[in-house]
Amino acid sequence: MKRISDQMEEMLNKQMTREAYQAQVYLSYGAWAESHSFQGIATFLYGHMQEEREHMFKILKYILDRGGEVKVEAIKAAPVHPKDIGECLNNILDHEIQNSKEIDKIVKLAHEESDWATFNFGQWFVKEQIEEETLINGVIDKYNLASNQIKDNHNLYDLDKDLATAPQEATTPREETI
Ligand code: OFO
Repeated sequence: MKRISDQMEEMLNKQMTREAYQAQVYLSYGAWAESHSFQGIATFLYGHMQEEREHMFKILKYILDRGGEVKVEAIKAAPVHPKDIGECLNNILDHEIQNSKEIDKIVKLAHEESDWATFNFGQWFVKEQIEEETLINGVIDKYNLASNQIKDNHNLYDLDKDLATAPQEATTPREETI
């Protein structure tokens, strides 16, 4: 039996495609970074591409679990290549913020419909988006430090090495301990 509304089903399907698009953004930017010999940054971006694909699949499974119909639709093309690492990272943050807003709309609809199952499901994504925005903000801070301090590319080289092994998750405030 279908346990989500038609409107929710449509929103979840659109979000599933949006997560696939997010993966394409990371894939495209990863390829761009690799083509500019930023192998560490590319590894970080490819790693995150995988995370976005997992998000897509998580939504697919949820739609099915709630008796809905999955509609796999066309993914729009990834954006044009950035001009440098700074633009790459800032664009990624913009994409993440936009995605957070879309998740908020799902949670808002779930609340309006008293669909507590989807409300609960949506909370996982709310937390995930906080983590992702924190993660990318942190990388941007490192980039700004690296690019402000030295005029040559030495610090960017260190940043690139650093990101090769950087975690794909950030700690959210509620998980912080002192
Ligand atoms: Fe799917 O987490 Fe980023 O967008």
